[in-house]
Amino acid sequence: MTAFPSAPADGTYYRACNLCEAICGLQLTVRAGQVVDVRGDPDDPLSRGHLCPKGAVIADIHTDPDRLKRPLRRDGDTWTELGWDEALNEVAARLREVQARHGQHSVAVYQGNPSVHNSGTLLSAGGFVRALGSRSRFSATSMDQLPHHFAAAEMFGHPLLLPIPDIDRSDYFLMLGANPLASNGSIMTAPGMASRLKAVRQRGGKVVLIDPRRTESAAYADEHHFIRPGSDALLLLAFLNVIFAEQLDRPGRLAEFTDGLEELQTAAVPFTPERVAPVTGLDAPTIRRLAREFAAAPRGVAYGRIGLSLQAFGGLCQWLLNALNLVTGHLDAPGGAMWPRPAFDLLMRAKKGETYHGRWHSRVRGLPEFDGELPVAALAEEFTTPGEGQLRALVTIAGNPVLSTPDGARLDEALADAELVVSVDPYLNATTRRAHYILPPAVGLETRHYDVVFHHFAVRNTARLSDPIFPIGEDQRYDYQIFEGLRQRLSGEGGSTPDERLELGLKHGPRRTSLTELRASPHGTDYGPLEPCLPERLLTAGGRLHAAPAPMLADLPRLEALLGAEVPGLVLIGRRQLRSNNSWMHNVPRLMRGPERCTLMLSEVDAARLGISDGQAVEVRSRVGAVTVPAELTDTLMPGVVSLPHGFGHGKAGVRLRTAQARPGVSYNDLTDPAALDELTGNSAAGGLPVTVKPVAAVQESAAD
Ligand SMILES: Nc1nc2c(c(=O)[nH]1)N[C@H]1C(S)=C(S)[C@@H](COP(=O)(O)OP(=O)(O)OC[C@H]3O[C@@H](n4cnc5c(=O)[nH]c(N)nc54)[C@H](O)[C@@H]3O)O[C@H]1N2
Ligand SMILES: Nc1nc2c(c(=O)[nH]1)N[C@H]1C(S)=C(S)[C@@H](COP(=O)(O)OP(=O)(O)OC[C@H]3O[C@@H](n4cnc5c(=O)[nH]c(N)nc54)[C@H](O)[C@@H]3O)O[C@H]1N2
Ligand code: SF4
Ligand SMILES: [Mo]
Repeated sequence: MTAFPSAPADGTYYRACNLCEAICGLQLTVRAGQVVDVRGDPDDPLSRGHLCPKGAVIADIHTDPDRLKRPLRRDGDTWTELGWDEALNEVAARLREVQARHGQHSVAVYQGNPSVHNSGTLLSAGGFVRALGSRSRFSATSMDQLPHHFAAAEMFGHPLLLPIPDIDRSDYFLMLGANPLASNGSIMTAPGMASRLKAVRQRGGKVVLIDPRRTESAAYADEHHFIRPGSDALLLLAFLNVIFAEQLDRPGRLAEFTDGLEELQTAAVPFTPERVAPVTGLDAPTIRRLAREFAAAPRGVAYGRIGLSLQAFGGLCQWLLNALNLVTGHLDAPGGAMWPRPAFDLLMRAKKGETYHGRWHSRVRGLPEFDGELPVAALAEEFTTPGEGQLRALVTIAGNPVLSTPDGARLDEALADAELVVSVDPYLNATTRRAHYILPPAVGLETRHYDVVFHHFAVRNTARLSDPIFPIGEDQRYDYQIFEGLRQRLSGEGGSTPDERLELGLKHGPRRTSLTELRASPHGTDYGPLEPCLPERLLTAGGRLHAAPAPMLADLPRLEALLGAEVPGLVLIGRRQLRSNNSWMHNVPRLMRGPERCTLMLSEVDAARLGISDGQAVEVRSRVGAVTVPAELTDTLMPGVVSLPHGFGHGKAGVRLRTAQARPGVSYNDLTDPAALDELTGNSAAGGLPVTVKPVAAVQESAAD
């Protein structure tokens, strides 16, 4: 059945870009049913006209001939299109069959990143997952921001009470392990970071960046310092050490409702700048100076993102960042780290004193759950290790775990042997090629969207509703129809629609608004700057802020051991690129033009030592795998550190992505060791991975000996 949906009328349309956390307002011009122009919406109170190359080509996803619209079933190597009812009936029946044979928890669910960039998915996938009734839940969170949630739960009482830098009023921006000039900001919805960083300096403020690579963002900083990957927790403790030793601490009114300040001070005592300097790579006088400057700044904020989370001490890093802001008076204060108050408040009904950690454990390695999910580093082994409770089936939702999670190659093999794989995804890619059923939802410009999550991360309180521009064909479905269809078949129960849930949340939320009211402001609604909210918003059992949570203190000996540990010869870190979005926008021709981007960056010093020239093919090898990739020599990397972007590796058989297949690249996560974990939180330590690098010719020679 082919349907010809009516095209949108010619005219100008406004909506938020759903591709990254910056949620920029877009102004789209439609002529004859086609998007002919995309600009940043200058009247959006948050993004003020910002646009990046991805937003500019958002319509290319809509028109991508490789995008799937009808369900597919795979029998061996053959894909067959089928009708929605047939597909949903078969999927529900087969999920229940696997559960009947092997137990309820033998079906795993993996949710990927776009689940939070599509409010239809976000507000409906949970109903399906509950109906499935499996505890085997995984997501990209444990390959990403889990340490932020862990620290927030321990210190403030809820995983989502994440402090956000109030950058627009800050005069000292201390940034570690983030590259917003490429990523456009993360757990800091702040579109147009170049202008925002410039503004800090124009106000007479200072921007300091700490990163093993002198990144694109370094051009907007007053100072950039290299740091040895994975040693940030030591640096942060040394900052605290100096601040306490020199009595520069001034937590102010927060002291009245904060516990653990003395324990925090005691914990920092052993970590003097002199002691951590050789391991971090920053010298002691610089560490002292930065600590003093940060403490003295009237309005400063310390911010650290994925470089600090995707490492062995992610949980400690995120705790210590919050603690640093706290003791310097930079928490819950203008220009510091603050909490947004979004119109749809996910914490509205949150209970005080909940436990989020370690209520159950993974079967093979006994890794603890967090907030209902197990570490994704355990996903492959739960499939490949026989025994009671072994995983037999996987449902992926908006994710590409074969490319994005540890030891992706082994997961790929495991999925080839799985009894059932179901993917809710609009593309046939490295992961979904293993699916027995692909259920492709309508996406992007076809969907109604409200940023339920990202208004919680925004540097200003705003709200914006996006209505669909393009109608969908009769043979397409929205994600919520897919999840609702499965839920009804699994449980016999129906639920509310995402619109109904949004309406309810907006009505009872702090702004008492509605879909109609938001729709009346097509550029978005401005509720003003962030406001102090403590202690009222704390969700800890006693309503107090915990400066030195017990699990963090208990993890310090593991960190202390780093001071005496042997330094690996070469370690691998990741990088993001402006014209790319994790694994899934490599199929947009307009973004993939230009030089090869999946390269191994290495410093000229290391290249000379290893006899590697620019552009030469090199083999990168870790404990679990090896990839061959062109080398890119640079003076921007700290010697001893090499960098590879993640999200590539599209060259697998059966992948139907024309553009991505032309330049497949290799997958970082074929190297990522699932045993490398932040043991405190269960997050993957994909960064700081020990590797060896050799020119390929040398590899061939040694193979010939
Ligand atoms: N080595 C290394 N690994 C990493 C990272 C790293 O820095 N280094 N970063 C990690 C991080 S931060 C993240 S978030 C993850 C990302 O990991 P994943 O979320 O697993 O992967 P994505 O590449 O984001 O894949 C998104 C998938 O969603 C589909 N999709 C797009 N829009 C929609 C939609 O509206 N609905 C549905 N149902 N599907 C949709 C796309 O087709 C694609 O298959 O990767 C992690 N992996
Ligand atoms: N263009 C584009 N934008 C994106 C994405 C994308 O793939 N492409 N992905 C989106 C997603 S899912 C996320 S989570 C965000 C992430 O947003 P960011 O956190 O800003 O991501 P990155 O650009 O990877 O920056 C991480 C930085 O950490 C550094 N780093 C690595 N290891 C260490 C370390 O041990 N210590 C320190 N101090 N630094 C370290 C790296 O060199 C890198 O510069 O980006 C989002 N935005
Ligand atoms: S920065 Fe992010 S939200 Fe803004 S246009 Fe680019 S991809 Fe879209
Ligand atoms: Mo992410």
